Amino acid sequence: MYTKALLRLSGWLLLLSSLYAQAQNQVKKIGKINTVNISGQQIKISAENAFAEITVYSPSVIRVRMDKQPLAADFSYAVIAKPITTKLQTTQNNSEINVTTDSLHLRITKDPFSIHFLTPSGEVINEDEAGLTTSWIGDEVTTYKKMQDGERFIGLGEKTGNLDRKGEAYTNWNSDKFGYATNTDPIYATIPFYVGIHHHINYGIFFDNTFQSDFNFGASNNRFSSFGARGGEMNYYFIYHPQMTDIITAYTNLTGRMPMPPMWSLGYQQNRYSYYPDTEVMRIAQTLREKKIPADGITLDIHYMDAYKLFTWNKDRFPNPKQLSNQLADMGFKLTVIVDPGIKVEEGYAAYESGKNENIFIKYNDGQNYTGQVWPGWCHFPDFTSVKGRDWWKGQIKSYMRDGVRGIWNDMNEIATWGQKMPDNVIFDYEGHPVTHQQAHNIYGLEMVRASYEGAREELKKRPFLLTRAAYAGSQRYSAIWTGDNRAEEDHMLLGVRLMNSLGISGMAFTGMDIGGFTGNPTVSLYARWMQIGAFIPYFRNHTGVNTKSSEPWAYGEEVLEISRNYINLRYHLLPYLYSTMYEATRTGVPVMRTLALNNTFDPNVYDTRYQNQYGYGNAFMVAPFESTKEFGQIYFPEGKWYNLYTDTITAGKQDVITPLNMKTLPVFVKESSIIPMQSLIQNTSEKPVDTLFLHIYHGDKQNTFVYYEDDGESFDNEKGSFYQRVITYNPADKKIILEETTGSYASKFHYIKLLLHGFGEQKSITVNGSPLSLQTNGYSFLSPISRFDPQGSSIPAARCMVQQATFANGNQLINVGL
Ligand code: NBV
Repeated sequence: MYTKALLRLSGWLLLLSSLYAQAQNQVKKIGKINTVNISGQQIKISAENAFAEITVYSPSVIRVRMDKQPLAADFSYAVIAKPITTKLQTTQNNSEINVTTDSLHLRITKDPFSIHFLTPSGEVINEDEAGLTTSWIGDEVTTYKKMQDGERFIGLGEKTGNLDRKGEAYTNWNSDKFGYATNTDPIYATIPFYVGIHHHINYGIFFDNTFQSDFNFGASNNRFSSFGARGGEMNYYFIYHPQMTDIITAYTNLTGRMPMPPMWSLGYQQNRYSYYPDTEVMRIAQTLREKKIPADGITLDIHYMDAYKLFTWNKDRFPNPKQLSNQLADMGFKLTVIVDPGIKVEEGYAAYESGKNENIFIKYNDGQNYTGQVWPGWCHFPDFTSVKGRDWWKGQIKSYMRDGVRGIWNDMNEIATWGQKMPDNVIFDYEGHPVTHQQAHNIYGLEMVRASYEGAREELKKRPFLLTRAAYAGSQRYSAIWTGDNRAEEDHMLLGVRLMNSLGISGMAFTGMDIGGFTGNPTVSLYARWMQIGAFIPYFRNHTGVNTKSSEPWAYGEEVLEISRNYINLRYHLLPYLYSTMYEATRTGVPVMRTLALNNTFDPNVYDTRYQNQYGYGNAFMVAPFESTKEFGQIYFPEGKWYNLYTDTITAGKQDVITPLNMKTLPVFVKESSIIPMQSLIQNTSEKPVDTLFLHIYHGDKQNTFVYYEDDGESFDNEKGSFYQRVITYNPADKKIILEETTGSYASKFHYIKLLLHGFGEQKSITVNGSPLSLQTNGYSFLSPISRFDPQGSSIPAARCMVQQATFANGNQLINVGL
């Protein structure tokens, strides 16, 4: 009888498990809507197979949540914004719910439950694929959107491949990919935000789900684009604006923006894996100064540690870190150190002992600390998803600050455990609501840089510099990102540009790549080209791997030294422009590196693979990077008029031009009507430039405005109003330049502004702040890439409180505007 019962039980179990297996294998559709509950800006829905909540976040942002079970408490590591009160109209009948805001129209059909986003005039922006809508396979949830005719997709953060992602599929699972190929996916970061473009309409979708997620933009199908995840809710934010820049502003309103970085982090950074001992670090610093290569940062890679044990110094190599950082500081260098999350399991090692005692490591589900292998050997890993874990880490990070370190470089935070997959039954606190590795993996890097940033900031009381390899949406609030272990190959240099352009439209404005390539050795010409491009990216750091040849600017011969110096010099001249552009990113989220798709969204040429690497560096410059092996480059000039940076020759837009290339010059163009503030040459950012700001203005037909921004470059006083901001407008129709009154309480380091007018040869006069000036000759010729910039521009004395005009011997227009 006992055996019979057992047999019956095992029969039931078998049946149950086969039913479960079947359910796992079936596609469960969301079905039709049963009940609707509308309350203010929120609609709660119960459907045949799921529950949903739709929230109007703002006139142009709609949030959609769906789950098979009643929705859990709302929580996000990425989103920091709450819905704002929005004027709307909601109506409902038997078959539809309609919501209208000033910016868009949301139509929800009831059978099946399907979502349609329309413009106020009724054009489809984006809609669920009628037959597929949203469904589950086991715990995996996916939303399918109808593929619109000619639809393109850009963004999704740090993703390899082309600018236009149509026809491709991608996975988000932060992964350590040493020497990745130009089509490897995934790599280090997860930013599940993309922009769709069709019929002169563009929109953004941010899928806020931290599980492994998959995006399909018409890969192996011609019916839909989709996004889904291996677990958790369907939870996405739909954003509509006519201009892509506004979509990015809305996205970064949700996930946050970068704070103003320390000025020194925008200077040139010298790096390798690894500079040691301290005397070698000093030799590098001294050589940079001797060779008059401006630089602001030196970075220490893992060899500064004792046997790779975090929060230790190798006493033979670095007997006195504080003294070293002081010596470097005296020479105008700031020190950045690398940190990895793995804490070596070793009795007596202080960080291990204190981490163990404070119980801050991630654990298996039976409570035992998880142990994985990295540099130091077997390690435990702090739980950055708990307040306790972050507080412990902050305390440790502070010790670096006391040693004079100013930058924290967060590496291996995917988590990387020698390229192995970490077990899924490791548990993370997740702010007191424990979850498995499956849910926490993709945000580990984000929470690590949060803890590093907060620790460094608390101790320094000044802006620290943070760099991370792994990221999730929102990491921009704490850290810059670099694109990991690239290869010293031509196509990798160009891939790096695309990765950064894509990160830019995905909210990460402060980006870098290993200039010169991490694995392998670049050719002489590749090194030179990479250094030139480096001068036109936000984070300019030269880095190379452990067994490669030296990669300092002097390691590739005299000619390359000269080229590198010229472009680093140009970088320093342009710091006022870059700093103001960074400021713009802190206010609007609009990045420094701008794929041409950002401002020329509906021009099909910008997606052409021949031109897809071209990008804007801020609003004024267009950079056209090419492999260093090419003798000619085909450049596409979008709408407008473009000046050659070096010769001022003008090319009309909406055409492509085949241009001869040479090793000395990176093709860079300036958009008509641009306003570019520059300064005299300095060797590092703690040095004062001469007290004249050089304001280059390029003649054009379009009105343009530039917001010039300055602050002390290091403190948080800017948050309390200590900044200097001036709106500068060039109005060609009225032939006016207007330098508005400044705002903010900070006194500029410049006492004079000189206007340098380009291309004004035909124009007879201009009015500057109401004073008419007559102009006489041809435009000004900009920097020559192989000559040095003359900081004074001419011998004309800068006069206070007056406007002067002068003509250069070579015909340049130069006007001194006293302040
Ligand atoms: O710390 C050493 C390297 C570092 O130089 C590199 O930039 C990181 O991406 N790090 C990876 C560890 C592994 C190198 C094989």
